[in-house]
Amino acid sequence: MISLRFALVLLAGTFLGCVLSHPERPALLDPAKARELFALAQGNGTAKDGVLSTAEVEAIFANFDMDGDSQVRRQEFVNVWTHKGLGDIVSANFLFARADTDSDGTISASPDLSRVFKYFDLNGDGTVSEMEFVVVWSSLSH
Ligand SMILES: [Ca+2]
Ligand SMILES: [Ca+2]
Ligand SMILES: [Ca+2]
Repeated sequence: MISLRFALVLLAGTFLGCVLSHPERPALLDPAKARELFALAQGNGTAKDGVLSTAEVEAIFANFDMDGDSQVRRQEFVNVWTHKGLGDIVSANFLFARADTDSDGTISASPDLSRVFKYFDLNGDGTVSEMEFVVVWSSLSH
């Protein structure tokens, strides 16, 4: 019993230590926010089957590509992100930098979107499940 209590105290202390050592962690990366975004992405998709396909992700990409040139510039991303009420400018810029994997100033289908998709598809089965989305999303700040 004593060892169990000790383990619990240790666990709580570790958890608290993690929280306190990451005071800058944006609320954007909370698992709750991740589940909310995943549900939204599912709502946009053609099949609400609990997973995101490449086609669904491409449809989301098209939503952000306001001028239809197959590139999402930073300004487009920030505008759509904030106008849809998904988050603030700071979180938009943070995500843009993560999604623009080759840092050329735009998010493009290749290489950025396919890289991002593979990054989220942890088990490599060609779709992104809610669990995969939440796990990867929550780890984006690391
Ligand atoms: Ca564009
Ligand atoms: Ca890019
Ligand atoms: Ca998967």
